[in-house]
Amino acid sequence: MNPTARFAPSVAEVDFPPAFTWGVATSSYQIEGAVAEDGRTPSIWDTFCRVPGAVANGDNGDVACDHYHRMPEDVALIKSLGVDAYRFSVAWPRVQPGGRGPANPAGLAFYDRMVDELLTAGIDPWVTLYHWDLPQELEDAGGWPARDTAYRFADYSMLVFDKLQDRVDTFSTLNEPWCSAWLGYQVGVHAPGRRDHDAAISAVHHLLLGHGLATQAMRAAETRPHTYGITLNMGTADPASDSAADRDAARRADGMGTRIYLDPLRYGRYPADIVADLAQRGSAFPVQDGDLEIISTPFEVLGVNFYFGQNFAGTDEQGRTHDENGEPVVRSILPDTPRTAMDWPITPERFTQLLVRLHRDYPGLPLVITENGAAFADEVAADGTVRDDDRTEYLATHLAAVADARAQGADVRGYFAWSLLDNFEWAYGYAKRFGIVHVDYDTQQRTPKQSALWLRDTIARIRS
Ligand code: IFM
Repeated sequence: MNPTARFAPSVAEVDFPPAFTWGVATSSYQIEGAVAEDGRTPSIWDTFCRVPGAVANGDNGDVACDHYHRMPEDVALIKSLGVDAYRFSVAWPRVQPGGRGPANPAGLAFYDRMVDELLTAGIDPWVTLYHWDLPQELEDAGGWPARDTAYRFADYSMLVFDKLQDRVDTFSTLNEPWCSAWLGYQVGVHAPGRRDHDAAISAVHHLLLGHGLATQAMRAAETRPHTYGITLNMGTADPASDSAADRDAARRADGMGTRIYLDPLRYGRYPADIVADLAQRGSAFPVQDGDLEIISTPFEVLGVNFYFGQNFAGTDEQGRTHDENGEPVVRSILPDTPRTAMDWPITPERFTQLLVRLHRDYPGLPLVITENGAAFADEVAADGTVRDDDRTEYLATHLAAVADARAQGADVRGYFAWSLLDNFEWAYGYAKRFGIVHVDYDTQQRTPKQSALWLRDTIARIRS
């Protein structure tokens, strides 16, 4: 029996046109390892991993998937999946150690070789310039809450762009600025582990400013047309009930999670309701003259990373509407559905909802799913195979959700599975496996899971 047959019907007939881009995605710190080689200096994640208790099991990215040394083998693996494109990120401290000054030729050479290897294999390289590995020196100088970091990012982006623009068509500036700003500076569960609300609000603005500055600089220097973009992680924020408090909580969650990024990017303004909320607590985006024009520089594609949708309540378990600091309660209530190993609810219908909403509220912006996938506790069978039914089903139902959104008019042009490989899952270390390819961290052996074979067969079937 074909082990993938169970999952075939859900996406066999759906409408994904020939030009639809199929891909897999990774990021530098999560897979590369080689953190002290060829001139790379520490990033905030190298530092954060050394903080006792910050990362599960005391894990770090020192070796990770050893991709830095196994890149050609991994490119061959990508090719075997029959995808069109590979989304990877460039490690800033590899290319520009310390975050300032000239390029490090040895660091740039790695990405130069990878682009050549990918092109030779017929795979389109999609470059992300920043997937969270800020050089530690820049954090020491203030990090993203400091305005100068936006300018440093634009300078660094140009080092990469100058080297690769002749062969790379698609450059994305930032991956998930919400995580950089909110998890890194407000909640403190990501590097650099700070807990300072105003710092997080400043980080949001300077990340967006860095995106705009880099996009302008790259476009001004291009020798041929490119596709520029940014990737946001987004879910859905529905009220837990029709009460005024729950509706207001959902508004706040949506504002802080989605609209404070997309409104300035598309419309050159922060949402008035969130600006008013912030003012109530004496906080504000540190906007200077001209910033919003820079931030709203046109770009060609919005990367969408989707994992799950949420509901929000405006009261805590005791029915209180404000917390001990006097702030309104915004309490996530996860939909009552099966969960992944991250304890994230499985909500494919919310994926459709999100894509249709983006199409409605931000029209004229082509969308590409730059990440979608799930962690599950995989088991390697005695014969060495990994029969990950849960992940395969997750991919099948979420691809069907993309098809539904397309049928409703959403302009979704591509889908990248997260992730090519099991890898370093940030604060969860290596405990959570998102890969469609299993990695044995002792031997570094890669084994495509059933989900990888299913994706390969599905792409082939859709194209046949
Ligand atoms: O592994 C991460 C990735 O780095 C960013 N998006 C979410 C993934 C799963 O948590």
